[in-house]
Amino acid sequence: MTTAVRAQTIAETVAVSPASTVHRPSEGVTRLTPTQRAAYERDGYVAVPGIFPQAELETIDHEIDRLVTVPGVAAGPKRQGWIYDIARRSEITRTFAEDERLLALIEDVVRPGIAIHSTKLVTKVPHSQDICHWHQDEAFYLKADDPETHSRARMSVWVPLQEADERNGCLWVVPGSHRWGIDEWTWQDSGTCQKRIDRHEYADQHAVALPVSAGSAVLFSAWTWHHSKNNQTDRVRRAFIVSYQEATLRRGAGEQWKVLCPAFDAPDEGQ
Ligand SMILES: O=C(O)CCC(=O)C(=O)O
Repeated sequence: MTTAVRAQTIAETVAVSPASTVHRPSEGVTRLTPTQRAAYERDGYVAVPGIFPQAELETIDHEIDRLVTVPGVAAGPKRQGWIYDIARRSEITRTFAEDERLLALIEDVVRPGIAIHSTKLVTKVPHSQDICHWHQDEAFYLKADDPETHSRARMSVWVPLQEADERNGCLWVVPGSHRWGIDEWTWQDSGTCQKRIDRHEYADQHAVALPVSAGSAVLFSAWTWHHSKNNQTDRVRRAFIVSYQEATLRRGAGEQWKVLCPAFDAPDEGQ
């Protein structure tokens, strides 16, 4: 797929002149609707179906099949099928993280400007017993003593490459939890997402499952409580996750910081 998105080097970054960022989004590239945006603000997440067609998902899936065989790319044995820093592993994965369709969806909530904080592939292999504990990404991303990591807008886009449902480990969230600050957490030795929120039982009682079709985009704030359960099925579940933040921060706790041009950053005609 070709995309009109032009990635910039850090040196170009935020100081780039407005004229040089103006470009037209491709046909079919859309922002959040007012209803979706209101849901994101209210609940801390929104699921948008139908962003990537099956053929493109297959291309990514095949690329991941290849990447996991490359020495040093796959994460360790406790993270079977995971790939950290996936967008920097190949041209196909980089293009995915910078895709204009994703940038268009987030540019009203990640501003001013969009940067990639980090990227990863999270896999649940068939019959994996691993659960991802209730957590907030911000507990991993924020360095409390470093103001340069303090984001107002940091969030993730979670794209399942296969249908994700309650049986193969879809996401679960607690609506509204993005407004509750950083909760107390306790490190867990088992499972993944190991900074487990101490109020995890409360989370279970108020959780909403997010079953979504392949190629959907689930947007959620870095403050939103979320987790996923084990995979009870014969089906693999892969999710390509890109965490974005406003481009005015020099960097977050991630080492993968990169500024992108938003899809719709053109001034209105006639102004
Ligand atoms: O994809 C999943 O199962 C959850 C992943 C997640 O929440 C994370 O890695 O922060």
